[in-house]
Amino acid sequence: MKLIMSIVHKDDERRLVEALTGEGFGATTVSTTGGFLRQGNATIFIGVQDDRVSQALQLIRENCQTRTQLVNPLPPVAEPGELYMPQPVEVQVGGATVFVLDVVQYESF
Ligand code: 2BA
Repeated sequence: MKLIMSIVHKDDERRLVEALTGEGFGATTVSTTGGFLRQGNATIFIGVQDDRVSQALQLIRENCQTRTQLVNPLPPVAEPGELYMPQPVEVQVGGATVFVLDVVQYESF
């Protein structure tokens, strides 16, 4: 058994969970925050038998878009009176960041 941990954009969360549950996958979502952008995203945990991992990954691929977002870099340390004009930079986010972990034991009481 594997645990798929998938970090996705908030706007893709609902569609992905519906697609997963529609195909009989169990899924749990947690609201999370990206360390770089400090913006809300969603982490979806999917416990899955080994022979269904590729199907779950395909659903993630199909339901998560790549987006570009503008970020203001942190200002450099400035001397008093110095003016800092931030230049936003574009970063590409997603479709999804996915970790597939081995499950040592699974119980459901
Ligand atoms: P964030 O940490 O908010 O990162 C958002 C996007 O910013 C990243 O998209 C990447 O394109 C860019 N980025 C991140 N760190 C950067 C840096 N030091 N310099 C320049 N650009 C940087 P994704 O790679 O698609 O990641 C989307 C979200 O997935 C991340 O949001 C984070 O929540 C999670 N994530 C990505 N890699 C991870 C990892 N190795 N471990 C844990 N979570 C991760």
